Amino acid sequence: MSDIAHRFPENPLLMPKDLQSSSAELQVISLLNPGVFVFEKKIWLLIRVAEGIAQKEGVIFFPVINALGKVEILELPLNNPDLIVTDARIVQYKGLDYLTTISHLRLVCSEDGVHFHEPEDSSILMGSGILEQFGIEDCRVSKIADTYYLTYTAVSENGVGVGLRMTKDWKNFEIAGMILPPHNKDCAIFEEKINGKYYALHRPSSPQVGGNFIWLAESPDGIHWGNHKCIIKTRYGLWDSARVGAGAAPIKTDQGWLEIYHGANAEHQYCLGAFLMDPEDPSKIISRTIDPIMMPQENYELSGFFGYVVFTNGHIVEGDKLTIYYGAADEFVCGAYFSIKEILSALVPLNDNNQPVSIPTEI
Ligand code: MAN
Repeated sequence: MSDIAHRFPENPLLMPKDLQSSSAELQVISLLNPGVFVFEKKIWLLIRVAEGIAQKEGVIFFPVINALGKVEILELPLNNPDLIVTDARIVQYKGLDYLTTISHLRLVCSEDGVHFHEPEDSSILMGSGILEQFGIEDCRVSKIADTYYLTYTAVSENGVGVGLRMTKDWKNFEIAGMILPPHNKDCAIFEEKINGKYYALHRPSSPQVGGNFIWLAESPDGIHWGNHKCIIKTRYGLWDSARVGAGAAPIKTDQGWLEIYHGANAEHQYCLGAFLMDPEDPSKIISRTIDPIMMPQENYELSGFFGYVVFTNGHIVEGDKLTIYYGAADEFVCGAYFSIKEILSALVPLNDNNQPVSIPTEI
């Protein structure tokens, strides 16, 4: 099966060897899931840089940030009966979860949207404090008036939540702290207020009753969020049966707010889909794609740190052209473009129960 994405022939645009590690003891394992924005007439990616430790036989090393803000390396023998390492991303030890890598956010820029470089004086965003001990990940960048809102995943032994920092100049950052507590990630703030209120998509998880669904929240100030509503659920038997999560800020179209989202099945295979929200009340879902608009198919998407993954949380819109930057196989940064019209025509209308409206057959 093919999809409707037009991948850049230059993919992967960035791979781990393209950036230096943040310290001598760490090595860059993956570059992935960039937030995207335009600043001073250039295209910028705020990339998640996942770093780890060179492994030795029979031992597992994993990094954490300690109370002093320094990276500390933890070490355990692989034959330890209390250790579970069945997923490349996670270490479970004595009932506690750790990550095999620790992520920070790094800026690269480009004039043509294809060739990116890291300016010498650019800021590096590291996790800070006990809620970001295992790093910060997958940042969405939303520009409202002259302020960039950075919503990212903050990971620590306390859980996975959404952190917010704000900047106007990409040099000075205001830290708003954790705006949505665990378990929550994939938060994208709308780039315009609707009827005087800020809106955001986010993805809490409810492990026993409920699931990994996309929710909508409102805010008077872009920092304090309430009136949460569950708007998009996983679909049994489809490619997005296990979890769904928002991509970047919704795109304003003449038909409503268009959102590109990721969905995964129980085998952790990640594809992209789309849904459309009512222009005046984004809690009303007008339509949703049934098949993925993009699914892993190139080698760099099928194999890497964690294969069979396409994941986006950043894009640029120019008329009908939507350019997404995406993480492939949790290891590489790639680019692809879509026609917004083509995505809109792949959407299937939903009824009030969020079920596809059946198309009447002609008699
Ligand atoms: C999941 C994956 C990882 C990520 C952790 C914490 O396991 O998305 O890539 O590091 O969650 O966010």
